[in-house]
Amino acid sequence: MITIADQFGIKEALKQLGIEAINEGTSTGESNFANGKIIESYSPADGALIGKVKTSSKEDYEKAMEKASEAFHEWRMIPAPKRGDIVRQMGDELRKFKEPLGKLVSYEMGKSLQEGYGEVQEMIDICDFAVGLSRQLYGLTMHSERPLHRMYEQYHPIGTVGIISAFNFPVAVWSWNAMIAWVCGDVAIWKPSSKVPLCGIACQNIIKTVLKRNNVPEGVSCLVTGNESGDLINNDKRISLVSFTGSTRIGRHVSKTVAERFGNTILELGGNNAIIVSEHADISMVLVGAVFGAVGTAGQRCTSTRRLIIHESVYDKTISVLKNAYSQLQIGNPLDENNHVGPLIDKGAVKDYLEAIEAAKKEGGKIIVEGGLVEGEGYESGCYVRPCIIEAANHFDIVQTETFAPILYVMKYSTIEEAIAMQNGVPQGLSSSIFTNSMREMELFLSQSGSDCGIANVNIGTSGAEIGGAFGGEKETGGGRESGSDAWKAYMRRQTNTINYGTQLPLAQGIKFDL
Ligand code: UN1
Repeated sequence: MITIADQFGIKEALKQLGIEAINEGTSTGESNFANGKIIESYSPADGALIGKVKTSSKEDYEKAMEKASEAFHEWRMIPAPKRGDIVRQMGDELRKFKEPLGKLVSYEMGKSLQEGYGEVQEMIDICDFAVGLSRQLYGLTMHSERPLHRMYEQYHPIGTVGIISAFNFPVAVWSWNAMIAWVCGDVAIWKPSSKVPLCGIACQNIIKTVLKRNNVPEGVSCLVTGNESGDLINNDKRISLVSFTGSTRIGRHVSKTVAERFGNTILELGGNNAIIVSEHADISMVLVGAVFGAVGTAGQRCTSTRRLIIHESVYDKTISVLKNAYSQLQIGNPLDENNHVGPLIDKGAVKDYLEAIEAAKKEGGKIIVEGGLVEGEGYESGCYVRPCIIEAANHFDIVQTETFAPILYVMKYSTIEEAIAMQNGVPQGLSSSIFTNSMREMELFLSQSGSDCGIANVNIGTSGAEIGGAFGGEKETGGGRESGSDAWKAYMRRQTNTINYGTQLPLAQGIKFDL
């Protein structure tokens, strides 16, 4: 029988990525911070075992941290533009490995092949961004209130950055953090999700060769695997900043644990993203934005569209267009480019999806497009589900909760103010969007009394943010920002410097202290 792995060259991809000993338990080779128990990685596409991975024990973690701390002393002394040049080489290397890495992302995580390549493209893009940034780590200068004094601020590396990433973006989210951290002069220790450990090993293999070629200590990029490492990172005083992507529930724990030791966090937690469909919207545009937003990545993006808030005058029309589009969705093997919807990550996610549908029904939700598990040939992994649409009220408990699955809740509004209040009326605050051709509505949505989210789009869906902007959200989304704009400032410590080049010592605030 020809398996998906054979058909799409997964073995060759793994080989190219330096992952071969799949049955003995792959680790990161020389930067071997993994001698603990073995975990297995299965593909949600066909349920096949892809590889076994050695996890990091407490001792392995310690070794990694020692390497990281040592490396920091050397790395921070390299001029930022030189560090940028090394990150440029990482980008070149990622370009070379785009195909096998994109394939592995698709096969191990279950997102479509195009989205797998898209994810690697985001990594390449953040490298380019970081290279430019390496010459732009600007601080301000101020005018001192005292004569013959100069005042300015500068940014220094913050130290070791712990990156704990989620399964849904197995490689890109790490790179948003790591590439920026590196040009800032920090070192990074990464714990990828235990659901996609091979993606982590593949990235580490790629980065490691670049560090070696440049004679830079390998501890600049450390990889630790297995869930035990998560809390070791959170509790480790040597780690100045923890960047965590995942659920609000775990994020709350990370936040408390790191705050307790006065560490910094960047939290990128749950979203509950809505699109407002105005009576002034172009419905054909809504269709692409809403359907991709809701079913792309099988609804497993933090930015996935979970709610459609539709003006009553275009409600029936929008629903009928959506129903038609949903009836044409092809569900199946994510590596096959004819399919629109791949599997959920595992059977646990399927259970959450099925339970959410039941909960919505119990609260009075009306099924518009029926969901359910897809069974039969090609769906043996038990992870494929049908995207569904449920008419619901915004206040339902289940609507207020993020379910990482392709469930779209639809609801009606009559005034734009009401629509904005509904969009904001959830505990999360990541991404939001309005489809309208009315300048008034658009500006209102973007104003201080408009969307309360970290991302607010006009005539674009809620997902697919570009790396150039700061990414993150408010309220239970955690408040962190990563990736572009000035998000780099979180990866550095700010120092205010005042220099007296005169011969007197005047005190600030005009205080006299004569001796
Ligand atoms: C995430 O789901 O954690 O905006 C990140 C997007 C992607 C990133 C999503 N660029 O959909």
